[in-house]
Amino acid sequence: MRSLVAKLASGDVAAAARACRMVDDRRSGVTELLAELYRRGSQAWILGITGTPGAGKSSLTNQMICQFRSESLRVGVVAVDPSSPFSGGAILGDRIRMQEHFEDPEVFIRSVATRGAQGGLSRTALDIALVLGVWGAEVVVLETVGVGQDELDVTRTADTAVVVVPPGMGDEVQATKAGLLECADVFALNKSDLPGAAQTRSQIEMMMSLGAALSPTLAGASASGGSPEASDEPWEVPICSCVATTGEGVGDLLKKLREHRQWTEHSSLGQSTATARQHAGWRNRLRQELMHEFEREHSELAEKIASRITDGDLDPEEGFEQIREIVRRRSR
Ligand SMILES: Nc1nc2c(ncn2[C@@H]2O[C@H](COP(=O)(O)OP(=O)(O)OP(=O)(O)O)[C@@H](O)[C@H]2O)c(=O)[nH]1
Ligand SMILES: [Mg+2]
Repeated sequence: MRSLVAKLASGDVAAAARACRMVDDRRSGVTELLAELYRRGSQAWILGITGTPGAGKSSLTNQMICQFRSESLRVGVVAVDPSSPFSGGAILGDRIRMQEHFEDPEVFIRSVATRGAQGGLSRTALDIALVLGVWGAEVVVLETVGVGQDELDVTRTADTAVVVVPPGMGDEVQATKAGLLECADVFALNKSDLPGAAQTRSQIEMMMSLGAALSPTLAGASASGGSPEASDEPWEVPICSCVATTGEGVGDLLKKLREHRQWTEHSSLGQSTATARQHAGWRNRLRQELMHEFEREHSELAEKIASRITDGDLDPEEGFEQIREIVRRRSR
């Protein structure tokens, strides 16, 4: 194990691939591996990129990689999305577009299947981000499609999250996407070359001001965004227009993302926000872990109880109590 981690930390790509496979499959030894990785620690900036299907997440990820590589930064990408061009050729054309990065030894791209992630999606994604951090990635991009609780949970644990919104989200922006909007540290109003961008900007601004009234984490949207100098000001979520296919506006977007990082690292409000996020992330992973254990240990019994409930033999409360009793007995 030590030798694997030592190799990984020296930047060995094969070791990174092996460690990722161990994490993916939850193979024996994974707990020791992770303990060793945590001991070493990762300095990587975890950048979450999320948004509705087809919003331009992969194109934007591609632009980000180009930008980071032009600064000679080592980059990890975790693509949590079965249709992502990064994750195994679902879209062959896009995969060919990404080829330059696949061949770059300073870029490590790993996909996580939405289904069948052994330890839970967010857990696997974050553990792989840790592997890539120890491998030496200075930035790890987590690309997820912003539908489904699991995917949102992944994004919530990123250090900085950008939500990609295309024009014409219209009424869709409403309640169903509220979870997605809440994740945003920065909005990327992508496909700004298409009509309707200005209208979508106003819709996001409106959603943000409504959200701010309901939740202190939504501090409001502005075109200018937060300033790193105003150290104890709340973060104002900026909306950055961009065109991911050409790269237009991506530089400004990245500047805002970096300002957010500065804010979380250097202002006390930013630090406490980041800490709260880490706590929530760990608790979420704990919940997932317990759920998986429950599924492993008790799923047959739960199924039987569910049948008895639908047959009218048992009421749901009694069903819960039976399971609770078993869990209580086990933990004694
Ligand atoms: N006009 C225009 N098209 C764009 C822009 N960004 C992406 N696209 C196109 O939108 C389509 C989807 O882009 P992707 O980057 O694959 O989007 P995605 O969000 O990763 O998609 P999924 O992973 O399938 O959810 C592709 O045909 C892109 O070429 C943009 O800024 N302007
Ligand atoms: Mg994609």
